[in-house]
Amino acid sequence: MPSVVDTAITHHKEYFPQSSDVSVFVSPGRINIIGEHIDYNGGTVFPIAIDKHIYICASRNNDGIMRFASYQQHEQGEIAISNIHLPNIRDVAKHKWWVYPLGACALSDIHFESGFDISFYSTLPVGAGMSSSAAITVGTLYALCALHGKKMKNIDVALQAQQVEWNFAGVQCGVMDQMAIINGRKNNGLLLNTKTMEFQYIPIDASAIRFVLVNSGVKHNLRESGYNERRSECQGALTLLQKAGFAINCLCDCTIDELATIKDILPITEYKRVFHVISENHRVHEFAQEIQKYNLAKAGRLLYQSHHSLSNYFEVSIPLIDAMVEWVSEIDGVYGSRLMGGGFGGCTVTMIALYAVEHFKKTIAERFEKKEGRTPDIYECTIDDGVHQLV
Ligand code: GAF
Repeated sequence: MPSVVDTAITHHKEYFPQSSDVSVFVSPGRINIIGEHIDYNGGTVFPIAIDKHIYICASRNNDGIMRFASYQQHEQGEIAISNIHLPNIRDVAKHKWWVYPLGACALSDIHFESGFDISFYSTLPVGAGMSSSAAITVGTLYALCALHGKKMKNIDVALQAQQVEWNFAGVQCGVMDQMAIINGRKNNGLLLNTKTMEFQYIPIDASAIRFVLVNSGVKHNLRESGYNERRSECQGALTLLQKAGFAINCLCDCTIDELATIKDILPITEYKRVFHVISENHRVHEFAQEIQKYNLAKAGRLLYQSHHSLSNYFEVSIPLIDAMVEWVSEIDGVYGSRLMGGGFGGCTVTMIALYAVEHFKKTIAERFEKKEGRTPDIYECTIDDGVHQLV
């Protein structure tokens, strides 16, 4: 059986028959274990890079054109290098998948001396909340830098990829996904302070636990969901607190103890958002401590608490996902579970004892099918390295 890399190269050559010297890069998806909706509030988050990938094949062409093809998306795009800095470049691939690699080319300050044919082959599901858009953007930027011998710090790659989301896709996301994808390390979580951008690796014992995603099948699209609305609610709350005399630069500068005072200052919706943000930030630190002490039951309880807060205070869950979290809580070997990512659909992430994974998958699939009349996609994930070159 051909390897995934061979398959990716074969497809690349089908799209671009003239290509020779194909370089191959691999860019992982990410799971956020805990720390949701706080990466744009200066909070600390705990994501991992996972073993679901986008394989990026790239070869030079002599046509002065950047061409993009995706095996999964069945659509190709291209742009002449001479047009990459046109004022309307943001609209060229609007709402199309290749807005991400296009944005990566357009925002990079690489001087392109030739065109490139770039193809993408993915084992990472799109629209399930595993950050396929960040994987494609970070991966393209990384590949372009490597092919041009350009040294760029990981943090700058992450920030530039975030700008692609902001300016090309219209999503005012934080920087967690990009940082996890570029800095991910096998069998380690990334405890990332999004205010200082400092991080530390926290080992996670792969022989004891797995993270399993169950897809609700409800498509989440950050641009259309309430993501940007939540972000502006948080910004509004921050402004109100600053006006009330809080000497803070971001919501996560507030402590849990200050919540009582904050309650009297903010309107109810803003208070609920802030309650989630501050308590979630606190939970992330607790989780990192418990997981290091192998207190898996305690760590798992924090995941349930995170879900409760996302559902009731940040209000980004949906009834099906609430039900899924409840169903899995009754299954043997499950430590904790919650909605993962931006919300309004997508996956749950469940932390589970390794011995219990097969039973878990069978049980949740049966329960889901009985209720929903369809089979859920279930992804068992291991913790993998960040983006790197393979060939
Ligand atoms: C999405 C965003 F892209 C992240 O930056 C983060 O805010 C997440 O939603 C919610 O925690 O994945």
